[in-house]
Amino acid sequence: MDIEKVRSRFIKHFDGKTGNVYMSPGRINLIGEHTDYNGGFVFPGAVDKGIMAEIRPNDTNTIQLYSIDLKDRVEFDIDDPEGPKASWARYVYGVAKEMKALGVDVKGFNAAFYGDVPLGAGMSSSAALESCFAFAINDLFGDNKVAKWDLVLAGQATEHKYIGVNCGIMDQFASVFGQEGKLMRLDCRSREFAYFPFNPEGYKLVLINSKVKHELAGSPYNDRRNSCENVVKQIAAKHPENKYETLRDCTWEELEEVKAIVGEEDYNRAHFVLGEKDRVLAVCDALEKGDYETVGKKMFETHEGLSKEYEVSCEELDFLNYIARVNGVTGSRIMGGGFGGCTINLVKDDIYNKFIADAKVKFAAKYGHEPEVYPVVISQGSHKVC
Ligand code: GAF
Repeated sequence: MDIEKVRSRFIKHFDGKTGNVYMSPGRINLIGEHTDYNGGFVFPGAVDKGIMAEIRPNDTNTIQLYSIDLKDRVEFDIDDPEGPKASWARYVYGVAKEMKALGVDVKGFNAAFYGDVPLGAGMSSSAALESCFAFAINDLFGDNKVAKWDLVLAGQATEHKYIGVNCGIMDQFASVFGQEGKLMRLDCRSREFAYFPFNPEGYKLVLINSKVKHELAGSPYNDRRNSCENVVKQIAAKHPENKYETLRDCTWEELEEVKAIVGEEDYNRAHFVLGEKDRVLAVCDALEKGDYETVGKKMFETHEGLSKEYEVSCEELDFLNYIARVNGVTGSRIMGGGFGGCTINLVKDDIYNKFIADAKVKFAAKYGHEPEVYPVVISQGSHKVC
């Protein structure tokens, strides 16, 4: 990312002084989609694209923000009960509130920021924004005393309370805890995690962005979560002797028992989640053995499930998945919440160029625009740049 881009705008739009610069990344996820809020496992890593912000306390109670990408300026009082209207500024407002609730004496500041993580591409640009400000506020006003996990939870609470997306913890976790060259297997229930060095010899990991925009707040993301919770509720009602918190606690047999009660749609959604929960663990085993064929096979299975059972795909993403399949790509699937955005593809080096060229030509011929291609660089999580 470009420090000069942030610095020049910060100086121009505020009082000419410089501040501290922070960066938080977006994320990829190898496998484990919609499992985080179901108490399951995910397998993300941070990428080399994200949000960069320059910030300086201003000795008032006013937060003054300048979005370089939107060329928009917003300011609000830190104790304003309503907060700003502009949705991009509400992320910062929510994070400031949550950091205050964690005991940090947050004061006013000036901030300019920009992002190079594509918006609405399923690479978690919003978690990058939240993590960047949570990390910076902790550094500037909290002596870095707030634990990393609390920064993750502050970002998630911002989504829930100030944006209206009832997301899990995967995106903020990856943005805060990411390490260069390593994926992370996270147990979203216990919050235990392990770093996995990821450097598949002879393969490349690449994102292909359909440029179909998803908007989680306006999308049926929360509706998917409600379906999962409904299935858990029905299973719990049938088995009062057991404790069920999330779909993680439910078995295939128990799901079959409530099929008629919950209806086809909720059944299909829960069916996908139970399968996905197993796939993440299978992929971890396969990775430990260097068995990339199995990793890829599971990725294709996830795509099928996300498309047909969870119903979070779209025509364009199914087409990109099809192109990957016919080109002999090892694994390909929708990445992130769905409803648009990217596919993530595990591709053998020797077919990489042909696959990318074919995807561009065929996609453009069908949809009138070329998809964007981002080779994945697994990078460091949130940090202070200078
Ligand atoms: C979005 C959410 F923010 C995550 O918490 C996760 O549920 C993901 O969709 C799907 O795996 O990115």
